[in-house]
Amino acid sequence: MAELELVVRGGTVVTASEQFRADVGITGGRIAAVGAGLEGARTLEAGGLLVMPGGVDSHCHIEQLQAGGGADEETWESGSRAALTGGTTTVVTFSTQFKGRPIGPSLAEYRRRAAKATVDFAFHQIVTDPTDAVIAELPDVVASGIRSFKVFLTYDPLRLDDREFLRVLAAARRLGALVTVHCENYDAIGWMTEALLAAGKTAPKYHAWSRPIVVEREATHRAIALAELVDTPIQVFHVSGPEAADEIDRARRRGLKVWGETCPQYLVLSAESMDKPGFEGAKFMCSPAPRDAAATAGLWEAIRLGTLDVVSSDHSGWSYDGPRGKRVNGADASFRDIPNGVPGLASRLPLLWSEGVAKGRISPSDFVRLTSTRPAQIFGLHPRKGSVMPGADADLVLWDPSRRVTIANALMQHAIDYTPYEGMEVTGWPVATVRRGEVAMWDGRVQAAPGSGEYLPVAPYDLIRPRGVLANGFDPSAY
Ligand code: DUC
Ligand code: ZN
Ligand code: ZN
Repeated sequence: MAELELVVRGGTVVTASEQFRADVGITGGRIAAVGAGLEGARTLEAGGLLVMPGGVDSHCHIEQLQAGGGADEETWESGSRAALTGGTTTVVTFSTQFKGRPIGPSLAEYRRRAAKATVDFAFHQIVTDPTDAVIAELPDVVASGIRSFKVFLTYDPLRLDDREFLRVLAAARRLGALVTVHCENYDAIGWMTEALLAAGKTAPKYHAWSRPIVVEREATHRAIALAELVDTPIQVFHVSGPEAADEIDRARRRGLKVWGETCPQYLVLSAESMDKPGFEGAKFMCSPAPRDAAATAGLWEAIRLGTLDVVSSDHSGWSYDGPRGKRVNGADASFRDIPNGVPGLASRLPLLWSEGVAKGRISPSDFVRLTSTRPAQIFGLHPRKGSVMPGADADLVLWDPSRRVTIANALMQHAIDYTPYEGMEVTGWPVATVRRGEVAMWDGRVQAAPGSGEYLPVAPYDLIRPRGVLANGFDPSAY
């Protein structure tokens, strides 16, 4: 074998199925060998550390374009830095289509901005307006390497009604794409919000009252039923409690291709987090809303059973005080007028390790599966991403499983001016992040060259092939 360029020596490799002592040899940005006694031109000592595949964050919002112009406050530069800080080497972010407008120019602009990335990246395509013209653009979108569409069942002006959702599901079936879904009932939330505001209940904590889990459970059930009708695989985004997870579990028992994702905010925060004096609760507002201890316990059970097999960040690029941040409509805005979302690119892995592995709820291999291997598989990036094996990209996180760190916003290295986890002590922390063979982060110092991230076009893959089960054998997506 030609001399290895870099050897990560003396660590314990953790994959989604096993854990063993081995060196990892790297050449040309790829893993060339995994075994004992490897020698190379350079060595990275990993004694006492775990060597895991770099994190794959399959749901995060970075420099996402906004309908009124401009973009999220989190740029590709700062978002990449935060991801690498937290041990993540690949992100899947969102190209947007705006109502009344085509996909093409917006996607081109998004690609232009993403050229500054230092993490590798793929895109989901948001569809908000599935007119004939927009549907006609989707073959080109897919040909350009985007094989997942994102739809919202709530939020003005993004949400689709059921018939529009069916059109997107049908297009995905025809084109060999997956559909990811934000499941909450639009009308129920709107109606509850009006009633709460009329009752003078405007504080951030009423955000959770406006969208209790029943609205998520209903929309999850409906999304699954409509996906079954069309025979299109879907992933349900950000499941916040066991009632919604149960809908996914039932679907999977019936053999449907439905996957479920949750996020650290649903494992760590609760509706109570939003009940802080003044406006402080806005820092914890995201949708669906964090619930309570029983819901968190139910989510861990759903993770244990495999019903939820991805933990993404749903990192949202809005700060507290910034120009588009939580206070954009004033420091006394009602919950209806406060931007939703929490940052989490850098804290995703430490929070899941600390709450999951360190507390004995999941194993190190479960951690790898949830944060890297499974998202890479579901979104067609595996085995290039999400695995430590010869031929895969040399994307690694070197992990100290017992380092204790108190989370502070400065450690997150994002552009956002707060973290909802400020002051929380975690056990387990990334020491180094290797991206395609380059040490991109070492002990909190990010050193990847601007623009060194690569776009990951997704080719057809088997996992998302429709099952071929249709009511009466009639395929409505063909018409
Ligand atoms: N919910 C979303 O659906 N997206 C971003 C932020 C949030 O809270
Ligand atoms: Zn969402
Ligand atoms: Zn999101």
